[in-house]
Amino acid sequence: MTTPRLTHRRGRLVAAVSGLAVTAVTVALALPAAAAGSTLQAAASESGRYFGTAIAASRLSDGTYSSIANREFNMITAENEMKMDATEPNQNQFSYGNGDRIVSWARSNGKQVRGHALAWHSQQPGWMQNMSGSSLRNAMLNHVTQVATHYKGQVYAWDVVNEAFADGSSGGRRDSNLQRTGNDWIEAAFRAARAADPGAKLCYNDYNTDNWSHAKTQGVYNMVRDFKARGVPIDCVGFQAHFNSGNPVPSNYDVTLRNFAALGVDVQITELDIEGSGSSQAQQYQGVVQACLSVSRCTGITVWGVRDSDSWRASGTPLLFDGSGNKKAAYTSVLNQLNAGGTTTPTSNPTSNPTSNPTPSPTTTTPPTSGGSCTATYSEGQKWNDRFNGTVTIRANTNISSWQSTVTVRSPQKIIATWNGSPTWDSSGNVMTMRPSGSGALSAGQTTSFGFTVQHGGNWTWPSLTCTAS
Ligand code: G2I
Repeated sequence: MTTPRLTHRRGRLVAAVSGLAVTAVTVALALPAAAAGSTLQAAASESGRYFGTAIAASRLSDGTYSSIANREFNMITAENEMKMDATEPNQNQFSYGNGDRIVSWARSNGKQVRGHALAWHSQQPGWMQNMSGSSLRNAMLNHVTQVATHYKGQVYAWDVVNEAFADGSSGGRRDSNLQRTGNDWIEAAFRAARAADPGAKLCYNDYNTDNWSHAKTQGVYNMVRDFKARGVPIDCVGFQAHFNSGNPVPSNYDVTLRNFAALGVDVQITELDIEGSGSSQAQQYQGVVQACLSVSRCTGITVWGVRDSDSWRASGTPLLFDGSGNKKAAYTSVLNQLNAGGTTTPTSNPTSNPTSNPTPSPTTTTPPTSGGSCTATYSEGQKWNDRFNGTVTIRANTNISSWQSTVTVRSPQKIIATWNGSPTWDSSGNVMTMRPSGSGALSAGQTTSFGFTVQHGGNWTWPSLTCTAS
C-alpha cells in the first residue's frame, strides 16, 4: 500500500539532490544513508525539536544576518519588539509594527514564533511604571489580553510572565509594582492569556533557574507545581540559560529539566548564550544540548541572537556565529550533539500514547492536473506524549517538473517543525503547503519525501494530504 518509507536522513539526501536533475536522483538513491542534519533546525527536527533564535527587526535588512537566521533556525523570538514598552507605548494605544514585521518574516519563511513577553517588571512603558493597585492590575491584564489577541493563532508559545522570582537565597517572588498588586498576579496573567489565545502554549520564563539546588529554581518549581495542582493554565517553563564563567552550565541541568517536565509541563531553553570562546565554550553548549535531548518534554532550544555582534552582551562573544557570520566551534559542537541525540531519541510516555491507531484520514490523493500527476502518502513516525512525527512520500505518476503538497492538521494540532522542504502556512496555521527545496523534478515512478512534527494537543488524527504536480 505505501511506498517503502524513507528515513529522514535518506529522504533529505534524495530531496537535496533531486533539485539538481532527474538523472541525479537515481545516483543519489544508490548512496548510503549517511548524511546527518546539516543545519541546526534540520538536526533538531530529527528528534522532533525546534532550534530557534532571537531576532531584532532592525537587523532583518542585513543580508548576512537574515540568511543565517533563515538557514539555521525554525523558531523565532522577537528580542524586544513584543515587550510591554514596544507594544503599548501609551496606555491603550497598541503598536505592533515591529512585532508584526518579525512574525511575518518568520511565517513567510515557514518558521514558528515564540512570543516574548506579556508581563514583566522590566521594560514597562513609562505610563505603567508608576501605576499600582487595581489600576495596574487591570492595565496589565488588558495588555495581556490585547497583545495575545492580536497575535492569536500565530504564536507557538508565549512567555506570559517573565522573571518574577528573586535572585539569591529567598526562593520567593521579586519585589515589583506587579507583585505588589497581589501574589495572584501571575496566575491572573496566565488565565487572561489562555482566554485570549487558547491555542498558544503558555510559559513561565526566568533566568538563574538552571541549577536544581538553587533556591530560585525551587521557588519556581513550587509555583508550577501549585499551578498544576490548582488548574492554573500553564503549559511550559522557559529556562533563559544566560551563562558565563560566574554562572556556568550546572552539571545537574538535566535533573532540573526532568523534574520540571515531570510536573506535566514542557520545558524549553529560551535565551541561550554562553560567554567565552573556543573549546570550553563549545563544551558548555554541548552540555546544554545534551541535557535538553535527555528529557522528552524538552521541546526546543533558542539562542539569544545570531552573531556575537548581535548579542546584548557582544563583548562576551556568547553566540554560535562570529561577527562575520562564520560558524564557531560552539556551532559545530551543538550541531554534532543534535545529530547524535537524533539517534538516541527521547523516551515517550507510554501512558499518554494512543491506545489504538487513530482513524486514518484519506492518506493519498491524486488530483488530475494538466502538468502531470503525483500521489502523497502519509506514514507515521515517532510518537511522544505531546507530539508525533510524520513523513509524506511524494510519488510522481508521470514525469513532473515540480510538485506541491498540502498537509492539513486539525485543531488543536499544530505543525511545529519540518524538514526536507520549503513550507508556507495559511492564515489559520492548519494548512501547510510544502514545496521542494530544489526544482522538484521527478520522472514517473520516482519518489521523494518530507517530514514534520505535529504538536497534537490530544488529537492523534492523521493529517490529510493533497499532491499537485506541474
Ligand atoms: O537581558 C537579556 C535578556 C534577559 N531575559 C529577558 C530578555 O528580554 C532580555 O533581553 C534583552 C535584550 O537582548 C536587549 O536588547 O533585554 C534588554 C532589555 O531588558 C534589551 O536591551 C535593550 C536596551 O535596554 C535598550 O536600551 C535598547 O534600545 O535593547 C534595546 C534595543 O537594542
